[in-house]
Amino acid sequence: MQRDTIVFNLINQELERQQHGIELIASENFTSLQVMEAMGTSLTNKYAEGYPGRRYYGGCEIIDQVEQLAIDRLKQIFNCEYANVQPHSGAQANAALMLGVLQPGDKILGLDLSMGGHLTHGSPVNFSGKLYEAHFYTVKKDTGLIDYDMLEEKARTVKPKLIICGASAYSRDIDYGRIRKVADEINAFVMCDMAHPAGLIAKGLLNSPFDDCHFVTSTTHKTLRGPRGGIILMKKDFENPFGLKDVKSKTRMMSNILDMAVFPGTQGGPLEHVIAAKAVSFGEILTDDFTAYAKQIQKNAQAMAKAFTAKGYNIISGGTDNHLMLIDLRNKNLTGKKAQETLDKAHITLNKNAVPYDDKSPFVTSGIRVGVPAITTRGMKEEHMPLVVALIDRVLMNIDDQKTIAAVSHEVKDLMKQFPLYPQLNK
Ligand code: DSN
Repeated sequence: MQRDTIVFNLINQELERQQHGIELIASENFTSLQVMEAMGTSLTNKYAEGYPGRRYYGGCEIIDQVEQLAIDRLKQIFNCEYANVQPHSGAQANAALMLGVLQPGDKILGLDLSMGGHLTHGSPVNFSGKLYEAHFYTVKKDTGLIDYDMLEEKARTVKPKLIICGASAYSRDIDYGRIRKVADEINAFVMCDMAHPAGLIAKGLLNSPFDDCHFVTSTTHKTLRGPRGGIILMKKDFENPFGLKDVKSKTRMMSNILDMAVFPGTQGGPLEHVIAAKAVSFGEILTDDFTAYAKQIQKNAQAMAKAFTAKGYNIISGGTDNHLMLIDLRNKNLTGKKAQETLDKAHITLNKNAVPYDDKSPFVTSGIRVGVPAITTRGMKEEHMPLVVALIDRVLMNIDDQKTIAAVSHEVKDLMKQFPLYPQLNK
């Protein structure tokens, strides 16, 4: 077969884009080469519907070992009784979790998307807002912190069956204990979607959701630095206290309900090449090197927040506990859209983001979200953060000056040569 040069040329261009730029999208990261290598293997050819030891296809004896290894390593990382490594993404993990735990029409309570929440936490344009009756809590206008009083009040009046915590654009730690307390009052389940800070939680650098939340979901490609994918975890398995009319008694344990909600509930054949890559990345997370990496993320985020603040940028909540920050650009007379598009031209990649109580549409926004996991993987340390902020500031303060943007883009490329990414892959 002829090599598809069209596609491989594009893949090479994307590699170069990643190598040249300063990557600040808070949800992105760079996997190790061995994680990528595992994905491009013969495992992509195998159907393995079911779970290790109970598959619907023959020839799964090797695949079973791969998937079991991923499960065991993941359980070890988070000290959990249950792990499902099959969800294709974080959204799929959340869809399966809700299918397992809820009935259509049940009430859910999550952080409003416009306040830093996530589409799958009840947005009306998502399955979670279409299938379930979604209610929301917000952050406080003056502090940018989760309004726990409001969360409690809503929980008591709405009586949701599931309270969702976790966020996509929230820079502070979460009080899971407080959420569990009100959930217990109203007999609700609590799930945490820890997709963003999971790598920091894995190393004990942030509060752990595992004691207080019945269920924890995550992606694997953000701070966990694995392949794109999702996972579902439970610290302790338990019998579904609400009972389910349509399942046999032996499936009343939550572990069985969740397994069935992933397959056959929401997915078909698992992506075993990705599960192999998950296993490799979970092995990496168990090392001391990853502990050092997670600590460096936190140091870099704090150094970056300090540098932005020193230049007069308004960080929502005044700083960060985790790997990201949300910046309100209104005092700089800029929109998120204009900032993102102009920074792109200088090879600095981040995303526009609504800020709490934003007066602009989600396509324009008043803010940007900035995260450090990817540049930390490239080897940047606290001392490099003021330099990154200075480059961003030069672009934003000269937003229509093409000369400055071109000059910064050259400086960005030169800077990133000092932090090589996948040099082995260059042809
Ligand atoms: N798209 C992810 C993020 O950027 O946070 C969430 O799914």
